[in-house]
Amino acid sequence: MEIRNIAIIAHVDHGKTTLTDAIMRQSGAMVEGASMDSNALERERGITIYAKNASIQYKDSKINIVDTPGHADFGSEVERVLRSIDSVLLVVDAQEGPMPQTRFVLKKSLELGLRPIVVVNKIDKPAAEPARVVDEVFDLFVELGATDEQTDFPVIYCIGREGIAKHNLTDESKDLTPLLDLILEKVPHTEGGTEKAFRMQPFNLAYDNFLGRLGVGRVYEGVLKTGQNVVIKKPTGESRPGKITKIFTFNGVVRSEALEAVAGDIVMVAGLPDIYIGETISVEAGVEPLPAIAVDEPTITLNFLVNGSPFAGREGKFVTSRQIRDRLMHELEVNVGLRVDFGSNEFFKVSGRGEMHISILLENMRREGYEIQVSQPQAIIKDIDGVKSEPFEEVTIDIKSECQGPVIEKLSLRGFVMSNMTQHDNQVRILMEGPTRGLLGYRGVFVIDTRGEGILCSRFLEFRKYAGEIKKRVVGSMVSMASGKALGFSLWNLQDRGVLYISPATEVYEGMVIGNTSKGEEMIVNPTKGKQLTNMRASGSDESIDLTPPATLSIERGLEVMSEDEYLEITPESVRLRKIYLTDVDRARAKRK
Ligand SMILES: Nc1nc2c(ncn2[C@@H]2O[C@H](COP(=O)(O)OP(=O)(O)OP(=O)(O)O)[C@@H](O)[C@H]2O)c(=O)[nH]1
Ligand SMILES: [Mg+2]
Repeated sequence: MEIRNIAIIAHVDHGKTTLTDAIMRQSGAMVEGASMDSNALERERGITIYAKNASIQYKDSKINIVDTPGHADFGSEVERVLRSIDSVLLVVDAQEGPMPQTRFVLKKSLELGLRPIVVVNKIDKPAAEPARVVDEVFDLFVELGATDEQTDFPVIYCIGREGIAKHNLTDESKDLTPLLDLILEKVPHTEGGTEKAFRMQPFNLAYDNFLGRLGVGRVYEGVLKTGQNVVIKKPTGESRPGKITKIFTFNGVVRSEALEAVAGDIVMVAGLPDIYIGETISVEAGVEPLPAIAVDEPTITLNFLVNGSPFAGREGKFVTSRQIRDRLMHELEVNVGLRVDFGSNEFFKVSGRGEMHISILLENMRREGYEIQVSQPQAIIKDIDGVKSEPFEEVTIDIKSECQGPVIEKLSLRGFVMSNMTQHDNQVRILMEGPTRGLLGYRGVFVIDTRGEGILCSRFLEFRKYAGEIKKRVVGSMVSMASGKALGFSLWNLQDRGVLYISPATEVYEGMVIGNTSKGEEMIVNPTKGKQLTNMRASGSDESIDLTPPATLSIERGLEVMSEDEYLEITPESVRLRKIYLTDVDRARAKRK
């Protein structure tokens, strides 16, 4: 049977997973209602977090499909996948057109010599302009230096949500057959190679409770059998022996055990507890290792600590340093972009690819029953060839023209410089570049300044020379001076002074941050104070109080609004912000030091 390997790539939300689901459903590999976004967090957030493999049988072919995440924090994962496939479906929203992550994934595909198939998706949207989008995609190909062959890309129009694909907008179609036929026509099938010496290179890792670490990768050449002894080579040439205990291939959306892995297929192998991305698995010692696969460096870092709050241990099952350490060790088995420094006795220094990358780990941990507290995320600053350097990002902002003033002004203060600006009617698209440090904590400000209507995407560029001091307006915290239950009456008094994170009857402790202050300075308050009772009853006036609903903290929002002298406390039920030093006296003492 012929094998074809494709990845589905796009900007976030352009419809990769919906399209993959439709392909799987129509080929009978997936039941109605199921989705490739199978993880609970993915379903809840409606985004893909992990790249996933699946396959279908179509006519005489096996098509391996990798659905990739679109969020920029997971960009390096997409890059690794691209090394192992034969072509990509570049999905582009028929209204939004190419977006920053479209550019990133297309650039990587073109560099690898792939010939993308362009899928103009969501043509059912009322504001869709497929013709304009095709032109924009063409311009992007040219701008990114595509070869003539690559620029001569096939285009297909889709409504992924309805499972429809067509060659021309006017065609009648009721399923995805035109897309699948196009894949058979345009994607080269993997060429023989079974007679050569076996070589495979993992681009992803997986974990199984019984089998341990698994390597997911493409078999470049040869055949591998279960039970076979192998040689694992690092890209540097260093080698060590191993033994394959199990082989899985992808069959629909499930993995199925196989006796052998053949050239061209994407498989998963067990038995190599220390296998890592980019290593070459072979059966003969003399085989050349495949070129290295780069794993991107982390850009932000923060400390994970044992929960030290007065409410510690109330809600979580796993609270000790030992348990947190084991959990982080386990995470390192599969979370490729993550780094953990276990060197300190007081905290674990965790580094990742962005706030989203870290907050997903924290969200998973709390769901599993962990309690933890973390420090404020910081951009990683390091010395590169004697130059103090920090990560830089490019932001793409789509907003109404009238909002551009405050947005440009605040980002400029945070070290960002405009690189491009285009206007479409009442909408502007602004491109700016600046340090990651300046972007930390900015998203909430952006939402307010654009009244929730703006779109901001960022992507990592590179480490550049340290940008010097930047001016962020720090929000002040409203700190509780007492422990007990918050009362509606006192919250009602406080709500004019800023934004509250808690509602009446929430339990608070001394040093807990219960809201932020609009003036920007710190405020010590007592949310547990009740109304003075008197003998007199005012008629009507104090019967009911009008409370604004609180701005409850999520992990992501917490990480964003917290200050340097605070910890975010995360438990299975609550996300609380607190001062590192809980009492006024301790804070004053710490400040003097
Ligand atoms: N109108 C319309 N909406 C669609 C279509 N396909 C997908 N959507 C919607 O677009 C949104 C995003 O779809 P997803 O398939 O999750 O997008 P994705 O590219 O996988 O997103 P990430 O994996 O997070 O990058 C969902 O709300 C879908 O319902 C379509 O053909 N037409
Ligand atoms: Mg998706």
